[in-house]
Amino acid sequence: MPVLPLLSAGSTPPAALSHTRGTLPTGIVHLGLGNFHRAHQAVHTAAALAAEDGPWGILGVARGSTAIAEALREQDMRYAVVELSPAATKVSVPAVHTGALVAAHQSGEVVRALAAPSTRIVTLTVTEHGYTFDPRSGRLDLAHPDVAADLRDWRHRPRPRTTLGLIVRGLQHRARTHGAPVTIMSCDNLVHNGRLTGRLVAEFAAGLPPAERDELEPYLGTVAFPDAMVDRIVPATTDAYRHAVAAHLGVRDAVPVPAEPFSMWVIQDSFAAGRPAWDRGGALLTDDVGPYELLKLRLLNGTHSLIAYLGALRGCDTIPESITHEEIRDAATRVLRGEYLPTVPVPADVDIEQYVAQLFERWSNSALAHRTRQVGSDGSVKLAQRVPGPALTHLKAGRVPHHLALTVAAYLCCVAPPDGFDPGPAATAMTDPARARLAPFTALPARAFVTEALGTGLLGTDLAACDAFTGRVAEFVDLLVRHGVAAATREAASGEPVPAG
Ligand code: CS2
Repeated sequence: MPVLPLLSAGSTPPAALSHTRGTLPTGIVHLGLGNFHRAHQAVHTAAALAAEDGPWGILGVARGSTAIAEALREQDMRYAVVELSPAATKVSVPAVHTGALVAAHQSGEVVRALAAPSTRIVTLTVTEHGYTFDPRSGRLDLAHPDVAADLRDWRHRPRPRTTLGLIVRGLQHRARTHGAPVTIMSCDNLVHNGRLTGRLVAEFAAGLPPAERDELEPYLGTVAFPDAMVDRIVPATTDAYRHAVAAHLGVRDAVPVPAEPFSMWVIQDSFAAGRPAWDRGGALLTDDVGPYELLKLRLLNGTHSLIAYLGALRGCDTIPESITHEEIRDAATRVLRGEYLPTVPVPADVDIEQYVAQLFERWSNSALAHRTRQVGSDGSVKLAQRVPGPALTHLKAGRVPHHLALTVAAYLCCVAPPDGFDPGPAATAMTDPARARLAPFTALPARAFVTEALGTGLLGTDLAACDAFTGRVAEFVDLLVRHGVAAATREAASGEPVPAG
């Protein structure tokens, strides 16, 4: 077989290019050069540029890994998005990145880019725990070693380790030099992600030496932090996707990104220094992102977590495989319709029946190997965004949300398996910063185990204090360990509503 040319500016088949604008000036600095950003924001930005030209090239910043940045540089910043469904495969090249940096090794350059007057928007996909906040309190985690180190050495070490530190350094330079306005937009799955980011930046800035804090404060007031709801299922890259690029485009791409056909982006239209025509690139620009965000975080992400943990415990490697099991599909339907949906104000333009049907179709996309270990990882930060709000709504109304309790139980069985219980390879492969914190409790009987685990503040203090909920979680832990997924889901489905009292 002939060796295929490497994907580059010269070898990209013109028909695969998402836009035909010439060299783009950099107007956006993006922190978090992972797959999600490259299959979501980059694709919408390319579509926006196809509709309307503008200075909106993206400088991508990876946190620590050099692999993607190096591969992209070798490929003239090009990569392919492989859109997969059982019906079709579509391969396109967004071509919106103008450069790639690695924050861990090039933080000085990152700060310079954040400070450049030509940078008008800074976007973030740094995952839930990249915000270094304490999910229990929602506040900046001053005890986080990197936050503490950044603030302690602020004057002497100009190279921050945290995302917030980098941003604040960049803003400080802007304030001191030109004062040009800028927007910082979170694209992570966090409730009110813009508002949260703005508050965390302010809390970080409040920890600076007083003179620097006072100098920065007025500028900080001019920075926009819009909320944004992002939605696209994007698995990790494997060789299967590299082969798909070779087959479709006749080039070698070391870093293609797989994605489902569906993509949704709802953005609060509040920008300090302009934006790409994202409204012409498939995004919805609105005043109030809140209802879309809750709909997505609860119906999609919340249900996704339950599917991932039950699937992993049942030995499934992928989400589409998990959802083929009747009891998992049934539990997903019940948590979604019975426990998440009643807590969500459905936006007027969303046809909820169609939205729900589409969710099941998306989870069933067998052309996409979205792994249970990927969705199940970092559950301690993810579940805090998904479960406590709706669970407390039900408990306050006197109902025990059995399937939310089952979600928490299945999570605990995966990442803090009770002694002697083997949760299987997918669960064992899940990464989570809370693993070490939960490990000391795994020898306890179910009830004490759950009390101690939730007592760490994992899902906030209100839920931990609710015996009706923690008791139900303990019953499900016991059932999952002794009798397996089918027995636990049967119990959740038939569970007499337990008075929350
Ligand atoms: C998933 C999300 O990993 C997870 O927790 O629920 O990554 C999900 O695939 C995306 O939010 C879809 O937009």
